[in-house]
Amino acid sequence: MPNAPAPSPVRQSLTDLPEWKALQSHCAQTSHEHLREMFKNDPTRARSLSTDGPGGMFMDYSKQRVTSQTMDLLLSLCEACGLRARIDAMFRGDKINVTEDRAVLHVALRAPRTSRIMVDGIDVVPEVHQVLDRMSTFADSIRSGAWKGHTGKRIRHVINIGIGGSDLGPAMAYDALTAYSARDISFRFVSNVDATDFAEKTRDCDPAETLFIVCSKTFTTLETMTNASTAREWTLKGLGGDATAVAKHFVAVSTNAQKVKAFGIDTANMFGFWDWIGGRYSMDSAIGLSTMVAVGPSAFREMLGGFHEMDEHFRTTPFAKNLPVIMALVGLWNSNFLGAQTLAVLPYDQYLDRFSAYLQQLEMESNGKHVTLDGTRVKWSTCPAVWGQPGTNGQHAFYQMIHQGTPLVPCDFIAFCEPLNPIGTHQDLLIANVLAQAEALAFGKTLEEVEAEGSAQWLAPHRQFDGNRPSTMILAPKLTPAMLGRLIALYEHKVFVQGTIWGINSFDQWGVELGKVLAQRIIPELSGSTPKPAHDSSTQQLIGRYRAGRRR
Ligand code: G6Q
Repeated sequence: MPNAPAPSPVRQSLTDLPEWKALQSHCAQTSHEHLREMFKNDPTRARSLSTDGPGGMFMDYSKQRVTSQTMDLLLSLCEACGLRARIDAMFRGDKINVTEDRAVLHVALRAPRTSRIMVDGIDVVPEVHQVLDRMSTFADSIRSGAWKGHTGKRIRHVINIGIGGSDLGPAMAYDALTAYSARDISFRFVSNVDATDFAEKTRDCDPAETLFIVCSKTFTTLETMTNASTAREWTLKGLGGDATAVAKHFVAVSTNAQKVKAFGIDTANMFGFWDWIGGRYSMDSAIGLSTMVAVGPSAFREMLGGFHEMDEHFRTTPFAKNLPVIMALVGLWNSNFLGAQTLAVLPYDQYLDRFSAYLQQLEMESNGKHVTLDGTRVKWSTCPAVWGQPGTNGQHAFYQMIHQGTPLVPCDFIAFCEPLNPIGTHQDLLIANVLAQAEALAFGKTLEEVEAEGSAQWLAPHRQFDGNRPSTMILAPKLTPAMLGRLIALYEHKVFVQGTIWGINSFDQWGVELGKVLAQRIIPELSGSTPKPAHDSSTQQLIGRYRAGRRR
């Protein structure tokens, strides 16, 4: 358990800051304004409320319910919250994760070989590149077929076993970069402790051709260790029980060499990382080994290059033109001043199928907090619920609520100009849809317009759209490995900026602990052999029902 952190310079409570109060009165004066008027009154609006970022990434936030004045006030707020100093502290390797007494250095994972980043007096950049080099050699040997399984066959299936930060990033990145992946190897991801996950993912695999990458920072996580043991049994059963087979069919990614060894994986087959990388910020560390095997070392390094470009953009660009900062401020405006409680992330690219699931962890585990860094309870709302689906599927499902429902649902739309599968007119249809959705949300359709179309008066209210529903459009040239890196770093830094303003620790996750501890207590109580459990009457009743269902 870390010692209590040295008290940080006392910061006035967020809502007492004059900059916050200025935003409140600005909101009271302007929040009735409709995007229709805002666009009519300012012909330069689209230009002034949009920004270019690295790699041709373009962000248009003119359909957010902000004006240049709103942005100026928000920028003053982030200055007042010490954003500049926090960014410098993170990039310098200060232990800003105070509740775990750790530096927060995912930016070091994509730093070029020539940079120097110190943690506890040690330059971590050479270690990062050493691991990347080992990963590259390994990935090449799997991709070329030089690495042979126990019976001499080449590897045809790579199965990542991990959960949370050791699963969501690699699973998302594999989907996102499928177009760049080796097509003669299948990639699968087993995370759930529900045996169905393992059974279904291995159903058509030959153990002689299957490699498991066991990803776990701690190498103690219940789900991962259970799945890894099952995988070992499955492999040994399929290969005649010879324990030496493990060396050819299992590699580990972890910070815990001792546990890896105890599990039976040779530490020669282990790829390390460090405690200054949080699980949800680790997909570009060795946790991304499956991604590297899938797309190859050079595409993986291109992805790291994209991350680094966004890191540099974030570190050096004035806040008024800084993509992560703008995105964070707009989100904060929506949540803390306009009262939005959710954020829909809607990528118009099928390869980003799992992007919102990945962001759910990045945003909600980072900023779903109820106390500030000094332990006082926040008096403002923190992270909104993040959700989404790739377009156009969502349009035929939940968009109804975004257009005409009662909650305010701000949206991030993500689209790319160049398709990865240029077939017929698909891409034009896809892009026409994303542009139309943002337009419809912003401007809606008035009752007069509906009636002018000849709609019966009784039907008109059903067909009317209020509009004034905020969205941001991120438009980029093409989904490449580098663009994926830029996109993820954009959200990582956005989360950091919001966490800084809310005054919370975005890098711990104590909220996941209690359920884990209680599960450990319940596990033995589910089998009939233990004494009667003592819980609340509901939990006790459910345990009883379960035992009866299993005839225990
Ligand atoms: C992420 C969290 C969490 C973690 C998983 C898996 O930031 O720390 O999601 O990644 O609990 O942990 P292990 O990698 O230690 O198995």
